[in-house]
Amino acid sequence: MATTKTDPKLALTGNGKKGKLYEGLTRDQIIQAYRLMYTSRRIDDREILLKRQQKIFFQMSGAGHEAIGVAAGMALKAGYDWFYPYYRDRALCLCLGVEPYNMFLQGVGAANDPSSGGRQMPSHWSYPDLHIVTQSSPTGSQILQAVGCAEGGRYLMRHPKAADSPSSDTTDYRRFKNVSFQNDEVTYVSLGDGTSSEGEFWEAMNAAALGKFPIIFCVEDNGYAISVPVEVQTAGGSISRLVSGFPNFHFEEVDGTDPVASYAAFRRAATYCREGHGPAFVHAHVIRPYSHSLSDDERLYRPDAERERDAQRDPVTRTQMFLLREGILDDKGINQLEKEVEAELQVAVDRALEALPAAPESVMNFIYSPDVDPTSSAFETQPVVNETTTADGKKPAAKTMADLINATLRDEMKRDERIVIFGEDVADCSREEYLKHKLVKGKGGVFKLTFGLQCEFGTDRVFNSPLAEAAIVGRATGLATRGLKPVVEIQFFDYIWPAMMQIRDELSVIRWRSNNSFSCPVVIRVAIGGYLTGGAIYHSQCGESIFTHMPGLRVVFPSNALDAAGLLRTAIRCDDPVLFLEHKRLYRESYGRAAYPGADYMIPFGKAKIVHPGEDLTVITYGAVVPRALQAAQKLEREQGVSVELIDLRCLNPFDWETIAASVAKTSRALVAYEDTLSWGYGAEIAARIADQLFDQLDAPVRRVAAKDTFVAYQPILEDAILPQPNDLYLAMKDLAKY
Ligand SMILES: Cc1ncc(C[n+]2csc(CCOP(=O)(O)OP(=O)(O)O)c2C)c(N)n1
Ligand SMILES: [Mg+2]
Repeated sequence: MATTKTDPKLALTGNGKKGKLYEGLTRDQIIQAYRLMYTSRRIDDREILLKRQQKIFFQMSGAGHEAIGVAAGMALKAGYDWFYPYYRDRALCLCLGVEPYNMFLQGVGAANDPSSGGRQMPSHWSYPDLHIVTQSSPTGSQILQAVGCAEGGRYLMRHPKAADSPSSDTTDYRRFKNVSFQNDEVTYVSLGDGTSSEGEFWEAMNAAALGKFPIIFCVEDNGYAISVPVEVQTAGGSISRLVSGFPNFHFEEVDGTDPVASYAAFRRAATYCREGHGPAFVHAHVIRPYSHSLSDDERLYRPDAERERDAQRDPVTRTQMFLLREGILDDKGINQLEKEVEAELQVAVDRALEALPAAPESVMNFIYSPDVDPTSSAFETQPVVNETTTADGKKPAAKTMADLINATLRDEMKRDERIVIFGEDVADCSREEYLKHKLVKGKGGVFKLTFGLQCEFGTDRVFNSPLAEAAIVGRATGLATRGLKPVVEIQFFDYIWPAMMQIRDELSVIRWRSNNSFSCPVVIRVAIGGYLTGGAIYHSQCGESIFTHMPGLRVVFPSNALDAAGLLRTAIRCDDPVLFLEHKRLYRESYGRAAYPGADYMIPFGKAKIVHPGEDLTVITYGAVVPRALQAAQKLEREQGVSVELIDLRCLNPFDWETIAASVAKTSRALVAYEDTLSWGYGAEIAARIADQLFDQLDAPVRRVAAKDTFVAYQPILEDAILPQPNDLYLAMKDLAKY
């Protein structure tokens, strides 16, 4: 697509006739645009004053970005289109309908701040009724989510029935999601010039181009990222030039200090998206008349002359001059308008300063869904095994963990049209014609866990993503924000790290930071773990404690087929984000196979299983260490008569403290065993809790068995030496029993 450049001189030229339109905007609309721009600037000035008076605690200005913001707001529709703005988008938010009072409430950290209830800094916008989605501080982490949001709207357009909710089911997240969509909706996402250096930006551009999603990327290029100028940030100094090769896009490059030209650019971009041609890219040249933030002094790296040059393009004064030149308002009219704004802001500030701060008792609210409790007994259902399935009268075949995960995904997809599955290689075959003509059988995941799902449910619902883990989780987060249920796969735990920003700073915290206004209950299935004989450093990692360390994220780690089925169903039906860890070594083990337990079998989160009851010693473990610990316990019992109580935690966050405490009260000895490296591992927390809360009941120190504090090596002899083996567990149990 061609780039359209608008000459600002042309856009801002008119003959002052009443009834004249400026790129479709009436004179009244231009007055309104000026009022919003002026309001935005004056809110910044007020906040700066309030910060200096220590009445608010942070300030981030939108100064210089007012014209492009108002233009975007006027070209798009609040509560209809979707918005992922960044911190400079104050004028956009005002234009969409955010009250100045609400902006000041965020500044003072008020309990009734509608965007976060005192949890987020000011200029971190979140207003669900206007479809302004909760924003965070990492530069660019909103972009992939915006792609997911646009993708979600498109999916709902093609699957309108998916928006329906079941009328009553306390174990179904859909009851608590208000899903809406418009066939020609557009998603807006903005970022600064510096942020276009983030990898996630490029992943998002690629995904949007591939899917032809209706999304407008707006780069607000003020020439600086804090103190780093654009020519150091962006090769060649122009982001427009760098992105110009992306197919399916409509491109605009515009003087973002000119509200009329910017409006025209946005109108063209929006029309392109609404008509379904694909995404659009608006590169807006703006200025930053104030320093980066109140903590920055730009005089340290920008000489006066450069700052004065910028000031010539100040969008507020430029628009004021335009109003005068066009005879739209005279001096008196402008004075009157500005006086009205000042009076309105004075009232808003006074009211906000009286607002009550958020209450300390509220800090634990909304980490998880207040509506669906996956630990409750509602999620405890019994397996329904059809004993008569085989013709020869034999018991139904025992299924592997891989079989039952596949079956659970299939059952849930049948039941819930909101489920979409994507990730690397998860589809049967991206080139559908090969499947149609039966030229190939299909892959369905490197471990075949999703085999057959694309064939059964279609490419809309099960598809391969580009090889980009942040994009997998970020897009899923955007989809889930729209009420859909992405069940995505990270091919190997070892490669989850590119998605870390999305998981830690977005997925796990969206509900909390928006004070329950938004949620994103994604399920991330991850193949984890070693004992593979040759898996080496990059196909053997554990590291679950890094994720259990994140409030807001449920972490599940089953050790057998039946638990995997029951827990995966709970993960899918619940209303929280879940990291579902599947041990590769257990996928097809003969240990822990089970008959298909039916399409409604669920296990509540946070309920451990006593794998082997005992009296003398408690062993707490999970995952692939369970069968190894069982082997060790049975040997110890046989050889030494020591009776071990073996607990499989199954779910790591939340975890079943009651079962641990009851067992240790009985045995007075505790050993925590896990596959990850020993130090700072998951078992460290369990051991600390036991030492702290069960001290009086212990007859021995709390011990741990885990991997050595190194990496998993390729050579099997080394792997054996590094990972905890049945014999290590046996010796530790024996030693502790004797203590
Ligand atoms: C991932 C990440 N890295 C660093 C920062 C610190 N930081 C905040 S804003 C900023 C510069 C952003 O520049 P740009 O994208 O051009 O936006 P502008 O502030 O100029 O509008 C930096 C480095 C951050 N918030 N997030
Ligand atoms: Mg910048």
